[in-house]
Order: sequence, then C-alpha cells, then structure tokens
Amino acid sequence: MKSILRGAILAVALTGAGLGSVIAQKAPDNTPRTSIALEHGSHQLGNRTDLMMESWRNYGLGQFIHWGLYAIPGGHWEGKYYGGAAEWIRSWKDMPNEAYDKLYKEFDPQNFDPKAWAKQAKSMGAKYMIITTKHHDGFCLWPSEYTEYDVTNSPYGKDIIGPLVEAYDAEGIDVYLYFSVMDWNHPGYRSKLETEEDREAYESFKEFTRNQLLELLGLYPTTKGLWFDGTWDAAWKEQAAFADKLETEMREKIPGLIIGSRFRPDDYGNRHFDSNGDLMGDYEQGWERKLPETFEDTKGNDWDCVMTVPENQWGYHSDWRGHVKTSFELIEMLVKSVSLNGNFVMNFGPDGQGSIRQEETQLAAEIGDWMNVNHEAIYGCGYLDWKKQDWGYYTKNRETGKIYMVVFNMPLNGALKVKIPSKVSLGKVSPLENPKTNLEVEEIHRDEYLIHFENQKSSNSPVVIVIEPSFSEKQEGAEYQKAKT
Ligand code: FHN
Repeated sequence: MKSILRGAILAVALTGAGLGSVIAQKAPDNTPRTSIALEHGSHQLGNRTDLMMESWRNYGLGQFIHWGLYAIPGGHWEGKYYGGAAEWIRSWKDMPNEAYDKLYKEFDPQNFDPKAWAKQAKSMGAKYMIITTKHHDGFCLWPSEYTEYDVTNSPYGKDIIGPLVEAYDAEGIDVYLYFSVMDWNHPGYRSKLETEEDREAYESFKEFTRNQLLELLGLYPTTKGLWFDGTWDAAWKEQAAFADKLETEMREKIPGLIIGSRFRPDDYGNRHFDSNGDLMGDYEQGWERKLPETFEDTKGNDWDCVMTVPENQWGYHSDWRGHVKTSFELIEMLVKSVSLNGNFVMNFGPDGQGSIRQEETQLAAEIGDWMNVNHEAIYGCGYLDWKKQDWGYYTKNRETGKIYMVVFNMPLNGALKVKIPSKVSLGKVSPLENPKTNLEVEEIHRDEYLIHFENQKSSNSPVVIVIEPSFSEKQEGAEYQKAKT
C-alpha cells in the first residue's frame, strides 16, 4: 500500500518543475523504489519499534487539555457570542487584539487543582495527557525565560505545567507537551516571508522557538513527547533545515522522545508526508476530529485522533451549541481508533478559574465506568485483519493474541456473525464481563459462524466478547459448495 501511494506521489512530484534528483532506494520490504533525494524528508521508513513507542502505541485512550487565556472570555466578548472555536477568539473582528492581549492580567485560576485533574483522567482510563503549554496566542503556561507573556506575569504568578506534570506522573499518566509554533504575540513571527525585513524578523522568531522548546524539555524532563500545532504557515514551510536540526536537538535532550508528523516540513515544504510519500515523525497527526474508515486509510502508520466534545471547541466556550457528543459516541470512536491501530484523545477545555466543566466531568465518569469493565479490549490492543461486521469492531491484544469483539449494534436476534480466516479456530468465546460463560458458537458456512449472545443480559453500553483463537488445523465439518451461476 505504502509503495502504491509513494509511486503516485512521486509521479505527481516529478511532473513539477525544479524538483531534486531522483535516486534509487530500497523500501523496508527490500523492494527497490525510486525516490526524490531529500535532505530533510522522513528519516525512517516503517514504524518505530522501541519501548517508548511501544508504550505510545498501547495507550489507546488519551486526554487533551486546551487551557489558556481564551478560557477567560469563554467564547464571548462584550455580551456577543463568538461562534468559532473559543481559543481563536483573538482573531475575531469583534474582539480587539489589545483587549485579548491584556487578558493575562486577569489570569488567576483559583480552582486549578492539578491532582484532581489527574485523578479524573486516571479514572476515565486515560494513559496519556497532552497539555497546551502555549497556544497560538503565545501565552505561556510555564515560566519562560524568553518572554514576558507568561504565567509569572499574571496574578496567578506561578507555573502551571510543572504541577500538572508532577500530578499526572504520580498517577502513572504520561505527559506530552502541546506547543504551537505559530505565535501571535512574538514580534518576529510572520505567516509568510515577503521582504528582507520579514526574513530578519523571522530569524529572531526561530531562535525564540528553539529556546522555548529546549527550555520546556529541560524544565520537564519526564515529558514523553511533543505535540506540535500551528505549523501550516508558508513561513514555517520554508524551514526544513532549521526544523530538522531542532528536531534532532530535542531528541538528543530526551532520548526516545515522541514527535508526530506536524512538526517539520520537508525540502519542498511538504508536511506530514514528505515528497516521497513517507511519514515524517513518529506517528501521523492528521486525523484531527475525524477517523480513518479503513486500515488502508492509515497506510499502516501509527496515528492519533484528537477529538472535541462539541463539533469544534477546544478551549473553554461557555455556550456549547450544536451537537455535543455522548459517551456512547466517544467510546465508539475510541474503539474504532484502537481497531485501526490508533490512539483516541478526548479534549477537555477547563474554564478561566481552572474548573473542568460539568459536561466533561460527566462524560469522563461514563467513559471511566465503561473502561473499568472493558479496558482489556483497549490497552495493548490494535488491528485485526478479519472482515469487519456491522455489529462493531474487533481489537486484538498485541501480546496475548486475544481477540475482542466490541459490540455497538447488537442484532435484534442476538446472533453475531464472525467470518474468520481459514486455519484459525474460534476457540473459547465468552463475554468479558463473565469469563466463565462459554457462548454458543454455530458454524453456518465455511469459516463463518454465529456467536449466540441472546441468552445474556442485555445492556445499554457496548458489550465486549473475548475470543481466544487457536491456530490448529480445523476439523472438517459440513461440505460447502459454491453456487453454480
Ligand atoms: O488551531 C488549532 C486549534 O485551536 C486546536 O488547538 C487544534 C487541536 O488539534 N489544532 C489547531 C487546528 O488544527
């Protein structure tokens, strides 16, 4: 699949003028391929297999926290409602920039309780947390040596990130730092570089960005990775060499550090995937607020999906309008992600005082209740190449080989169809909640079965059935003949 895509991208790329020389390389499966020579493209073909990345792959569920000055207006300014994402309110014509830029003088979240946040995340079942150290507005939630625009100059006056890292570390939840390269506060920041003056100013911005990133990793050495954002500007897309060098420096600072595909552009300004179609970074970060449909869509890469609870609100908005996802929908997205080898990260937007809103607390509790019973189908699990059925999703534990059927649409007759590859037998089949019960399995066709769930107690929440497959030769059963047509 990867090579088909590579071929297609290469064909498109080669028709463009002025691209680099073409060289022959070998793909991971040792088949020769032709590529454009890139100095700053992907540095690794295939997924990382080290222990830190293995842990990342096995998280299943994460928590995203968007918190910053935008939580103070909460999507309103002078009584007017802002319909965009709350953290973008500064860019709204009805809110003057100067008014936004003074909000730090009001940042004093007296309800901020990092231990309570971490405990809530733990009981929801999150294995990792991503916190906005600095969003596009440029306000830093840590004491930064390189700007005045940080927590220490707010009435709150002290570090937010350090206590959060400590609290989440204490709960055994890995911490990742979100960092927006785009920075509306820095005088050197430009979205495009049109003049010599722009270029000079941008050099100071690059230095500032480097300093801040190395500072963060120095201050919080238990950080497991960086989650980048705001890297789509034309100015940043020209920074392949700078970003590549900085990525190396960051990786040297914390060995094993995990960085997704949103950080650096390649030599031609391509992001996420380089000009040869190869993933840049340790996992694909392109599934924001959407999910792949099939395993082929993921190209076999590691990936995460970050998801808002309403349609598109990351930071705190006091007035959520439109559809708000239920825990059932979020659990389905989580299971679907895991079934396609991805992690699912649910967003939280605490308010200006540091309280997590009631709706998110409720959802966290409901997801936690489900995870409490069913986490075995999530942690350490990933894709299984059996034909997907309408009842839900399969996940498979990478170590034990156990297979989980997570059922979201229970058929009215309680009979679940399973089509399996030949040479596999279903083995023991039981409800996760009730492992001593053996469910009746009926063979209905060659390699096709019904698992009868009709005598089990009905439940409103997604049910998990465990299959412990065996790979011995199957007993020959009934003769099945193909229809002659
Ligand atoms: O513009 C941001 C947005 O505010 C939010 O932070 C999301 C989270 O993935 N990222 C950007 C849009 O891609």
